[in-house]
Amino acid sequence: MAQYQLHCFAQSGNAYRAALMLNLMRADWEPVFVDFFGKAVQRTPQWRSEVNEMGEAPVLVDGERTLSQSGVILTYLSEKSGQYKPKTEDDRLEVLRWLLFDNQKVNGYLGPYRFLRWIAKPAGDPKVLEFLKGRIDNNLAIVEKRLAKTPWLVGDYPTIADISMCGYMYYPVDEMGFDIPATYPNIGKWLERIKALPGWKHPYDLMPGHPLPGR
Ligand SMILES: N[C@@H](CCC(=O)N[C@@H](CS)C(=O)NCC(=O)O)C(=O)O
Repeated sequence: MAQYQLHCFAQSGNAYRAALMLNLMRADWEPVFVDFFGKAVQRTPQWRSEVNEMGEAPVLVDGERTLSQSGVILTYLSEKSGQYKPKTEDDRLEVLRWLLFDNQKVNGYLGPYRFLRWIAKPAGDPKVLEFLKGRIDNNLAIVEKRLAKTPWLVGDYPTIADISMCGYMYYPVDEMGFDIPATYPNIGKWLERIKALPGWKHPYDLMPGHPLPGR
C-alpha cells in the first residue's frame, strides 16, 4: 500500500489541488476513486461516517491521519515535505489569504459553474449561471492583476497558494465556459509556469473517472 491515499475523482478541481501537490512532491500516493456522479457515495451515511462527515472530496489518508479540505491538505503536505511551503511568517499569512480567497471566490465559484453548465441535467438556471459568471470574471481579474506584479501568487517562488488556485483552470474550455489563458494573459503565463514544474500532470491523467460515462 502507498504511503498516502487520496479520495478523489477526475472531474474534481478541488481534489486536483491535492493530487497535483502529491505528484509535485514526488510522494508515494494512490488515488481512491470517489464515485461522485454514479453512486454518489459521498452522500451515503457510511461514507460520511467512515471517510468525511462533510460529504466532500478530496480526503487524504496518511496512516492514522485523515484530512479533508484541500487547503488543510496542502498545508499539511507542505509542512511535512518542506516543499511549496511559504518561507517566512509574512508569506505564510499571504498564502493563507490567497487560499481562502480562492476557496470562496475563484475555484469556489468555478467548480459549481462548470457543474451547473456542463454536468447537471438539466443544466442550472441561466440567472444563477449569469450570477456565477459575473463573480468569476471579477475575481479572475483580481488574480490577473496580482500576477502582473509577481510570477507566483506570493512573490518569486511557487507555493501551495499557486497549487490551490489552479484547481479548475486546466479543464477544457468547453467544460468550463471560460478560456482563461486567452482572456487573462498573466494567468495564462502563470498556468504555463505551473505546467513546467517537474511532476505536473493534467487532472484527467492524475485522477480516476475520466471520461464521465456517456460523454
Ligand atoms: N473547500 C473544499 C471544497 C470541496 C468540495 O466542494 N468538493 C466537491 C467535489 S469537487 C464536493 O465534494 N462537493 C459535495 C457537496 O458539495 O455536497 C476543498 O477545497 O476541499
